[in-house]
Amino acid sequence: MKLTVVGAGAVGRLWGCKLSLQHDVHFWTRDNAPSLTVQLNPLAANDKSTICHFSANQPPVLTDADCILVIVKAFQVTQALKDIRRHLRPETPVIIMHNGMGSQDIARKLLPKNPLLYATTAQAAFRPDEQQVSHTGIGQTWLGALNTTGKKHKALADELDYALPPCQWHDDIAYPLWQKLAINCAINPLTAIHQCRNGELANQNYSQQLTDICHEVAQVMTAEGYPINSDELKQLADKVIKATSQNFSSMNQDICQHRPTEIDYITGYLIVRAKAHGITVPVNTRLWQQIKQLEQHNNDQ
Ligand code: KPL
Repeated sequence: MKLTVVGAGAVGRLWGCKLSLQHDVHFWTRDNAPSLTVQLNPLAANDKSTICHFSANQPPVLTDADCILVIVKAFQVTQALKDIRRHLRPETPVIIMHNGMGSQDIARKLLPKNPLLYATTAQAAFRPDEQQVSHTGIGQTWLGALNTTGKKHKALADELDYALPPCQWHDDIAYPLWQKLAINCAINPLTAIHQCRNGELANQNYSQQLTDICHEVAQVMTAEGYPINSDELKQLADKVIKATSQNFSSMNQDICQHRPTEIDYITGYLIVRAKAHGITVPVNTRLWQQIKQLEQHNNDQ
């Protein structure tokens, strides 16, 4: 298959390298460079690193692609889709993968004809420098359709599964998206505010706050049609905290490196949906405000 990966962040590079073992992968990046070289450091420390060379930013290659994977931050989706849409054939499936929720409406509006799919992944990657990407954790990926034509591309889940397992198809992608959003609401703001690794949240000091966050998120998820109780959600968050204990969350890294965060698509999205259902979420609202203040502070410097 001919694939174009839009976005050259850590997760995009990881998928690009893994998919390139079976497919022709081309990158579409913001710097407009004609090529991209990535050194992939595998998960197992004694496995060898591999160097992957990609062509990049060639409009005819984008047009010719059998599938597009848009792997950018949530707030970059609009610009990324605006940049690529004039080069796309209307039948080319487009997979969008980012943390959080809330880009679906704009994706439908900007690409009204293309088969649209969303993916959510718990695969973890980190970029120690400009050229390298380190695979730092294995996790489940879910793929599902956003529109009717997207449903015809179920087989893409097998391709993703082959490249970077485990990946499965989900008939209602909003469910795994909500589950991931719930985990991100619990872990990301706290690790960014307290500048700590995910594992630090297993400390008793954070237990009550995590319980309160999960209680609010469970109410909103239930109102959205995905019933879950607070204890189940807290257990899920605790499991991810343990499994990713050595990682710095993406929001922690964004705040540390003075980059904008995905807070509006994670906690912000929760707050918007809570309001629509008349549910108050004071603990999450306070966390949203704190992250906004940190972003502002970083901007002012
Ligand atoms: O998705 C993540 C993130 O950092 O954004 C978690 C699951 C919290 C892992 O770090």
